[in-house]
Amino acid sequence: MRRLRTQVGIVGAGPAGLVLAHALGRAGVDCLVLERHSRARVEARARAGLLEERTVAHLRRHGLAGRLLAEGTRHGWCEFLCAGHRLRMDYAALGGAEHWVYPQHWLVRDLIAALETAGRPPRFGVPVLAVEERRRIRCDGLELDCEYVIGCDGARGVTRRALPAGLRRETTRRYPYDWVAVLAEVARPVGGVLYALHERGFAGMMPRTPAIGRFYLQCAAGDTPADWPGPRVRAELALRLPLAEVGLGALHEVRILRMHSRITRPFRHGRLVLAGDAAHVLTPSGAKGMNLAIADATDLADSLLHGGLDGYGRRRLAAVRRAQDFSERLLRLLHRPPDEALPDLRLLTAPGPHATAFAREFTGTSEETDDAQWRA
Ligand code: RFL
Repeated sequence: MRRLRTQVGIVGAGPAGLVLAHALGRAGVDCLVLERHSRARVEARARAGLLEERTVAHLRRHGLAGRLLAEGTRHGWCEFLCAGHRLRMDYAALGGAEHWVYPQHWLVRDLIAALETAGRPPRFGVPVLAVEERRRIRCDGLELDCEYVIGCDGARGVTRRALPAGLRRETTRRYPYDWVAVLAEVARPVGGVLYALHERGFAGMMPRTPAIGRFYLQCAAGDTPADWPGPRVRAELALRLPLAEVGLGALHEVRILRMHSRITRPFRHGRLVLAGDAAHVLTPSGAKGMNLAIADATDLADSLLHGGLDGYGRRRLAAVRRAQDFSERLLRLLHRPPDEALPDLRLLTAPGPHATAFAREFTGTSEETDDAQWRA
């Protein structure tokens, strides 16, 4: 058994763990990232793609936004397709901000490269088996003693189980449907976020790269990929979305997202701290997961470097609850029968207090929930 020591042991090389490692390492803190998968696998995982302005500001502050600023695109509108109507909302103009579009796995690649350049690459292919006494990370053949253990190991990680059973509280919500998540080639880039309310179920179309789009289809809870062969996916997308606008090409990935959310508390117990999806899993409806993960990491880095960890859990839980509340209301709206939802969508997309509240929540420019909440 090899034994190593570090000041901060970080489990997981996703956006949360990588941003944290970079911010701490730059400030001279000794830290080590342990990741269970290979580098190739981590760098190929296409997931999120919408970054809020404040997330980009965090990345910029830590010198991590170079390629994103050069190659990312920006957009500031979304459209609701409902009962034969197209209701456009220019949320950037309505008091929000633009989103940056930059695929998560490109960002992960940039973050790993930055750590490598700094001489502190993550260790790949090292699954963490357990965290003991909140300060020892145990792997096969390796023990890492740490002053702090930071669990950034995502929705299926092990670190949250190191919270004492009597203390750990989990709030979970399972939705009565799932989503088919598709990555596919497009002949013309998806220009903005499109939400389609359809009698066959919700469908969504989101930008990723000029040549790739992200598509979502509501399906029955418990469906498996075998229920959604390529021809069925294509047929269903064509029924629910205006595909001619983008020219759908080859499907690259079809997977089922189990639609659920989970918040695990406390985010911190002594020197064990959780960040990102390890602490909170939201549905992708509001595009909040990666943004929250990066905000957790930067708050945590600032706390460890300057003020101490008091307040980290309180601040982040408040932010997570706001994001969850937004995602939840949006999800409810998107799964209503189109005829029933149309009046509320008209209200939401007409300039006024509802539209402004939505715009600010969607883009993270409102720290407090606005008084004039939009209805769903
Ligand atoms: P990650 O990215 O899941 O990284 C966790 C890392 O921990 C590793 N790991 C372990 N390593 C060592 N030992 C163990 N025992 C380990 N267990 C796990 C994992 O291999 C992994 O590398 O978590 P992080 O850093 O908290 O980042 C969270 C985001 O990845 C997540 O919130 C988003 O991807 C969610 N999400 C979206 N978020 C958005 O902000 N906007 C979006 O549009 C959006 N779309 C999505 C999404 C997530 C999706 N999936 C598949 C979950 C679309 C999809 C399809």
